[in-house]
Amino acid sequence: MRATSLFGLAALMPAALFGQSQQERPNIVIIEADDLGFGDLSCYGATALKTPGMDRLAEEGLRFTDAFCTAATSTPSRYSLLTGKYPWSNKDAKILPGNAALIINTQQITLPKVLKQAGYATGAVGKWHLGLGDGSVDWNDRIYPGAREVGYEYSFIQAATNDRVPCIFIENGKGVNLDPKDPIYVSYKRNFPGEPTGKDNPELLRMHPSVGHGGSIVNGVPRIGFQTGGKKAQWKDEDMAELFLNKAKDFLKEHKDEAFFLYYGLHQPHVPRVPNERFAGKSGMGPRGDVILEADWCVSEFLKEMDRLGLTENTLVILTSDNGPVLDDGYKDQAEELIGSHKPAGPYRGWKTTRLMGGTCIPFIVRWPKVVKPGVSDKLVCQMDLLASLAALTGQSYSDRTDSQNTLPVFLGQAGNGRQELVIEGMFDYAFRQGDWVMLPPYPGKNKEYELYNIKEDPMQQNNLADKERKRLRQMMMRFEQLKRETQKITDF
Ligand SMILES: [Ca+2]
Repeated sequence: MRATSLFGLAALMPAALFGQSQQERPNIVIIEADDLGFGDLSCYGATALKTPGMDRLAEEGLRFTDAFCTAATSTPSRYSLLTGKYPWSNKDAKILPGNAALIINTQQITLPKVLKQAGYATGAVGKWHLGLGDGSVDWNDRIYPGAREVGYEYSFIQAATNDRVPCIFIENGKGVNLDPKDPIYVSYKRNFPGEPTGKDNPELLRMHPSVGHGGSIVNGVPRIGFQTGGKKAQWKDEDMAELFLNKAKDFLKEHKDEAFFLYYGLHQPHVPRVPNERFAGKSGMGPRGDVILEADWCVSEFLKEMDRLGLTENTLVILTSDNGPVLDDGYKDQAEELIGSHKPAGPYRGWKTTRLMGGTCIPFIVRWPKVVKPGVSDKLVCQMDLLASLAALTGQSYSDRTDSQNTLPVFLGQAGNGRQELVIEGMFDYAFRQGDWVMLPPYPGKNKEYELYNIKEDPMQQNNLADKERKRLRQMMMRFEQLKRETQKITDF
């Protein structure tokens, strides 16, 4: 009798079976900013911007100085974080329009599915940009497959980015505040009759495009793509930060008495940069700096809510960004003119979209007061490895083949050396990192020959050592080709 009940108990608590005891199993929160650079946080060396909210995590946690996403743009980067796979294994893992189909196979293992399997309540708030539906979504009806089908039991998201239609929020697969008498329609091919656009109606704009963004005008800001109807549901950019924050806080409140996993996707500092009036003009660096201060405030308020709910001690919080920074990203918002001495990519060369270090070396902080000692780690880590690592932490296994490595001891600051190698995806090219070395294979119109940099000695990637290090180069070329086969590369660049 006793044996039977023990067996039943173990079946209900797989974490107890596989190592970590129930008490050691933390709640998990990933706060992922959008286009926030390695050098944008004061805890990473910024002096022109002060980010006390994010700095608090660094003071109380482990700050990584050699952490990477897999790609220099949102969609492929987020794809890896969620699925533990290199984005080059999915030809659709490229910057998506707002009406793109979900690019994650709903049968595939994902980070939220792993944690759901471990008994966690799972939720996603904020930026999404992984596609929704099957490619022909009626935005007025239930939108699926989406967040729920990849493992988030609760979701309050934007379909893509703040500069792409549809400019509405979607909660649990339903458009928020949609009036059935005023249905919303979305197109990325043509405008709807009678609707003004950024291209044709500049007199209606309060923020002007520098490139692209000639589509529908929502809240005085021109977007990519066209929408009509759904007026009551249209978002107000100024209120977005607080709305996402409140939804994230509500999730904490609702699930404080059980194990939970929350993905909190900050929409800043992606364009259009429209801060709440409390932050407008506060950075002295224009809207880009202002929305970073706003994002930092969101982090600060979120952490205070965790304090208030008694969740701080046993919650593993990860703060990171989906790719490197960018200044002019399609709107005239003075990001370049007002940057001054601030270096958004820190010591690195390259930006969002590039395969250089600045495109994918991102801020990454782990705080779990109960287990992780505060400090700094220079180990090479990657967001893609969170899937296998958090599966290990929660005693889960899965049968899908992924590229995710279990580097849990490194994430927790305990032991190990982190990753030995990593493929880095630019917008249409790749780089290959091995130890302190980065190889840039040739691409038409970019570089004719292989380039090789020692990024420890040469973070700006200016001193090409390909000729001097021929043996190393050959070995890396061969390993890179091998990795393409091993990890099922199917992209055609
Ligand atoms: Ca991004």
